[in-house]
Amino acid sequence: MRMDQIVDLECYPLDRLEGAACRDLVERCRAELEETGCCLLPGFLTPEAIAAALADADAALPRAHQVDFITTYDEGCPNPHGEPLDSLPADHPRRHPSPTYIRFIAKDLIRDGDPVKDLFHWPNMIEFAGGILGMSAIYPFACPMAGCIFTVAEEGELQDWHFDANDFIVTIMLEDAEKGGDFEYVPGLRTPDANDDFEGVGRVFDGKHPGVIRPGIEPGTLTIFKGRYNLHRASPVEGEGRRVMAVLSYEDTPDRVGVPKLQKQFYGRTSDELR
Ligand SMILES: O=C(O)CCC(=O)C(=O)O
Ligand SMILES: [Fe+2]
Repeated sequence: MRMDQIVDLECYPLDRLEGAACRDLVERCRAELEETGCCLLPGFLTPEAIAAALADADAALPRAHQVDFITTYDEGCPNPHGEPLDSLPADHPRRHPSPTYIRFIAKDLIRDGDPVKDLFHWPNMIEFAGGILGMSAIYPFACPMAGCIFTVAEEGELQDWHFDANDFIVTIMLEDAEKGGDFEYVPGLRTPDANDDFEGVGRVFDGKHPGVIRPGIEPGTLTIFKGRYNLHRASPVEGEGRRVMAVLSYEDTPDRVGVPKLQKQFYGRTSDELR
């Protein structure tokens, strides 16, 4: 598909990055990201591109990896001020189980020519996202499995509370569950130079934190989210519906490669076992 068939370029003129409209858009998004940790671009992907990407997800789904593990909220990105887990009481928030039970479709399983995969590599998309993040350059994560993936969740599947090990992710909702499957986040519980706000984290786990933000993301919405300091999750899907999300990873250097242990955890194989 051509880029004007993939992205709503009327609303989001990424084909004219230097034009006033796109510069304004980047500034608006940058302000939103700075203020809230999250920036939403509804209707970014066209209905035709959504349909094509969902067909590609369905074609790859039989080979998806069923991720099924339980960690703690900070295991993937440890709190640098934390004590050893086994020195903490059993009911401490840092020991609270955080399950990831969801299917991951690796990039190498997604058809070449898939609209989301093409968007991931489009130089204008990369420059646009970098501009919103205020970074001089970003690069598509070169991991052949992890750079651009789809996650698929049906009833009971989720990616529970965690911090990310990278500064930001770009997601595109392709199909939203009727009930549950919400993207939720809570700002303010972690800063670079202090211990986590454990009382606040505990209230999130108890479902009693008043500051949970649930942006209400429709299919076609592109989201840029800063996950290193904002606790977040994809909540369990309830009932019949299905949630399909594209997750695009960019890095601040072109030469970062996948870590075999993480590849095994999320894709069930390493870069030596491409399909
Ligand atoms: O699926 C989502 O909405 C969030 C995904 C996420 O948290 C991640 O990929 O780290
Ligand atoms: Fe995350």
